[in-house]
Amino acid sequence: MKRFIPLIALLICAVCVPLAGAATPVKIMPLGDSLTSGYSVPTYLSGYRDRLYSQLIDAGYAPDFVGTQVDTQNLALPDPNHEGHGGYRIDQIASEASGWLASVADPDVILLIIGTNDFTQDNNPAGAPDRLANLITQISSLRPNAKIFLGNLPVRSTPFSPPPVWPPALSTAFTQKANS
Ligand SMILES: [Ca+2]
Repeated sequence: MKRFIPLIALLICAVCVPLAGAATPVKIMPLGDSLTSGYSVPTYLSGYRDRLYSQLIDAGYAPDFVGTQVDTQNLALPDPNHEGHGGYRIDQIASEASGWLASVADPDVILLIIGTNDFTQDNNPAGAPDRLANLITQISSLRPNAKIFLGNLPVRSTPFSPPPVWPPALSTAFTQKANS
């Protein structure tokens, strides 16, 4: 789980840099699977959200997490809203993203970490980059003004762990999409 540290650092930098000096709350939708919603390990009850929230507060920002879900596992997290769905794959996020986005205030930032379950469930992992590229296109069409930040996937010690080539594979998928 050490990979959470650079991931959070990446997210906080990505969120903060374009928002430096902002005095108003920034609506952030944490979107994804259990890496976002959290799971039953005390350190990760809220996934990455509690650490990101505290780091943003410490840095002087005013994050407002948004989403249809309310965290009931970690009552210490001041802002319980999120859009994390444990066990979800890319296709499941894609099928419900429109409804979720229509149900909450427009996010300024969307943090997307999704795809782990496509690999762990062996759900056509070779097609995962294309599915993710389509999902990002879908979200950007639904909320063209939101900044979308894509997190990398943690490599797992399972037979179907996401490969370390995930980002290049996604780049290839986007390139093919752009050229089609
Ligand atoms: Ca909130």
